[in-house]
Amino acid sequence: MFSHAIVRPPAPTYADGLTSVSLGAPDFDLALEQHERYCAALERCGLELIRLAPDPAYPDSTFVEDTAILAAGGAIVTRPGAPSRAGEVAAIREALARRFGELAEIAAPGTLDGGDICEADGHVFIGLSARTNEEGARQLADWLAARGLGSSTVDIRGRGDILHLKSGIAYLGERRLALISSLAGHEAFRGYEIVEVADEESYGANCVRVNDAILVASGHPRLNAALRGLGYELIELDMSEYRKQDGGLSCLSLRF
Ligand code: CIR
Repeated sequence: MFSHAIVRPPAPTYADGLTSVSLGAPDFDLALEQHERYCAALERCGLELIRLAPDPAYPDSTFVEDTAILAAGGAIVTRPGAPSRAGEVAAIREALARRFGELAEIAAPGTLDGGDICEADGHVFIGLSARTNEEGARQLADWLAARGLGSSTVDIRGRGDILHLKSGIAYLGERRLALISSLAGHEAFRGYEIVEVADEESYGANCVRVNDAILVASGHPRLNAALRGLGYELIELDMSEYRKQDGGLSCLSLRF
């Protein structure tokens, strides 16, 4: 069960952030509204929020998930793969140090984005991507192993369809994974029950189980019906202004 989440609203420079999609410029006011609704959904799931101040120096800093990994009661600060995002970790380091004490950190030449990390009840999938390199993955695997967590890598480099591993996968609990169709047959996920996400709904794969509910992006009727059919309570959120910047539901919070 999660009890807390760190969140950070977008800053007025939000539209200057990185993106690989051509969905138009995000509407800042709407992004703020969507963020508030996202925060309200986390609170509805019972989480206490730690709200960091927006930082206009870092347009992508609302995507806090990329800056740290919280697992097995500990925290490790990442070294984000995009140079423009490197400075985002300072505020996260400060916030986490207050709660977790001494923090581990991914060190150069390692790079790692939290969006590439998917924990599935004691096992952690680490995506090798344009942002997370082998050295970063190795450092994280060592840190996890020291805390009793196994891990394996999933190479998504050169695919072009997803930025991070978690753009295409979510752990739903009960040994169940939501997976985009191109990852559904991947051997790394053998042994799990797979909820396959249709190509036209692939953005929906980045959903987030938070205690008894799953946060899902609206506009994915087939996936969301399948999840309801499995008995999950869903909280649907409009993510339009985050999708424009390659962000999904998981990126907007660090849950612990
Ligand atoms: C970036 O390119 O870094 C941001 N515009 C989006 C980051 C999304 N984060 C995530 O999926 N964990």
